[in-house]
Amino acid sequence: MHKWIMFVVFAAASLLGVYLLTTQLPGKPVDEAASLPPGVTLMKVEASADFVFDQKEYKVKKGEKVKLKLINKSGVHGLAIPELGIELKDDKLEQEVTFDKPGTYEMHCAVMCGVGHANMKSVLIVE
Ligand SMILES: [Cu+2]
Repeated sequence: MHKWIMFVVFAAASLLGVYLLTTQLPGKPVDEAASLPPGVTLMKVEASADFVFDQKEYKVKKGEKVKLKLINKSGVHGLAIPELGIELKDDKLEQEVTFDKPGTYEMHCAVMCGVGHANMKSVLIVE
């Protein structure tokens, strides 16, 4: 007799289910580079427990605005580029920098992280 009511209730429940499924799904991972202000490039430096940065050389272009970011994949490290007065460590692991002088700059770990600390070096090349 009240079949149509059952149908309406069922349809409403289904719609609600679909609605919840589509809205409650976890969001996509945020693309960090996309959240940067225009004109700023992201330069990620990853430090790991083997006392190395993920690259031997990092390259940036002269005049480029760069968000320098240190990621400690394991261990606690820092990043220093003494000639440019840059030091990232502790709570401060990122900084926006504009490199105006071409050259090759030594970068090294800024936190005494263990036996390999002294060899934890890479270079930054400003082209
Ligand atoms: Cu270190």
